[in-house]
Amino acid sequence: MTAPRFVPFVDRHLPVPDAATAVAAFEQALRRRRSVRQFSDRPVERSLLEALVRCAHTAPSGANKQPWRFVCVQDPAIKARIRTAAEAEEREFYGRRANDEWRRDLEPLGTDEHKEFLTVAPWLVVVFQLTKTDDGGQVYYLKESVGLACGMFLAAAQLAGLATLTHTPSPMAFLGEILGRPAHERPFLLIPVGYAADACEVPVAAMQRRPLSEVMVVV
Ligand code: IYR
Repeated sequence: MTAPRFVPFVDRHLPVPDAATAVAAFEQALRRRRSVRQFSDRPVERSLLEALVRCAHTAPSGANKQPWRFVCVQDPAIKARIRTAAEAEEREFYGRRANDEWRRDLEPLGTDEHKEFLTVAPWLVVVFQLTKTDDGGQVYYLKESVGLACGMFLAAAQLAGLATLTHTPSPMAFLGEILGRPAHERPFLLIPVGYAADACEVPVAAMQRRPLSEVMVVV
């Protein structure tokens, strides 16, 4: 056993003169985030993608295992393979797998099996959860950890003026195969990143948020 080492938490001295204003500005930015399905092919610099991944990589994780991998795809040939495979799964989903309630729930969003954004967006960020560390060690609270990292990624993209989509083709095993990922990496989320197309439209139904009184309970 090695004794835990500690250092002073210097950030506690950081003054936030107007916390409410700072948070309100952040909220306004987050409120403008939409799930975008029509992307422009306008390029996004690799360095900006790296900044987003660095933000995601600040997330807390079980025992600080950082059980995530962000595979950032820009190669058009790989994007095309991903699109072909995703559309095959989605055809199956919309044609057969989805039950009636699921279909009804998706209707207002206007989604279907066509996933043009997978070849148009300049980047497809495929997030993998590591079921083991790279040296075979255990990981903890895997979904929680990777979910938190993805949330931070989306928030960072929003602050950068970038459009994203949290896409979950299901099943997603094809992503590991196409990207040649090792067996201990399991696909978690596919996030197209870029700029919204000029003519991009977003569904009204996804704009509504339930009132705070329904989602926050103070006791
Ligand atoms: N994965 C499918 C279906 C889908 C499911 C949910 I839940 C959504 O919020 C949106 C879509 C697709 O991407 O079309």
